[in-house]
Amino acid sequence: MMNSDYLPFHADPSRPKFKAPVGAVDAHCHVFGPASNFPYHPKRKYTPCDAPKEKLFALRDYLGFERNVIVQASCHGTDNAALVDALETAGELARGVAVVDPAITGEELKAMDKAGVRAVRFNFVKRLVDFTPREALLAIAEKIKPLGWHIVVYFEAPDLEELAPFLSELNTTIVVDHMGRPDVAKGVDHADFQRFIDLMKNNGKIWTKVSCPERLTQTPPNYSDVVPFARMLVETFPDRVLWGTDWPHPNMKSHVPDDGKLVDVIPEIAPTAELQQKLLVDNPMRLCWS
Ligand code: 0GY
Repeated sequence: MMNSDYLPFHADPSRPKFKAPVGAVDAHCHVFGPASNFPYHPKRKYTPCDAPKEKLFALRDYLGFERNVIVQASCHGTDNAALVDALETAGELARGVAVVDPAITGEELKAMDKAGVRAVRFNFVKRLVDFTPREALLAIAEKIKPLGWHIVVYFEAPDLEELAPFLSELNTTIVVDHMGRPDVAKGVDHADFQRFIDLMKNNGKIWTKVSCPERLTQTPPNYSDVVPFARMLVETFPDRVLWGTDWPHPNMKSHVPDDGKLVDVIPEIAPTAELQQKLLVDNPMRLCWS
């Protein structure tokens, strides 16, 4: 049963005014269940509303996008069956980010690679997952090396200082979810966000998703307070940024985001056609399809 305070995704999003370039990729979204086919993990921290692949692919078309990068979410734990099923349906139109156990075998990884998985996700957000020892994560990083996969990391801004040495130790391409979750009330000049900018300046292997204004804003559903953060990243690192809807927006408390309105934030954070092309097409294609 879905948690009683869980907000389901928007039933009727607006059609965006912004027209995405041909081949645009929604590089952060999820599939949940349906629980009848793909049960949620016994150790999950929340039970979402089912958000099956058919709904995701219909939204992709409705928003004017062509492809998805589907990210395994914590409610499915290390059981990637719903993700793999969605990837097999989508074929060339989707790639995946899995969550795996350190005991995973090379054969299992190869099968996921064949289905379209191109990364693993390390989640450090305490409300979502139990702590995983660093040695276990390093073991996973070693196992995926032969496949050329990258690593997606999810953490909150105050945790970056402690995590930074570990991220360099991984010595591979890393994608940081949701801009490292800055506290937007502090402004772009605050030491926490500047630490994140410095991290990207000093390590050319670190990318980020300029996603999730709906989680970061203090003024929902107006996302203008988040725009300066995303725009600074897009303009400073135009070749290492990705964008995603974060559909179906698990664990939202303040409001249910309108996905069309989220798409309409794109021209504010990437104001030129050239930046939009990199953010929505060239960067995700280079990372996940080449
Ligand atoms: C997101 C954000 C969240 C959830 C997860 O794995 C997850 O369950 O990532 C969140 O609650 O902030 O990217 O979907």
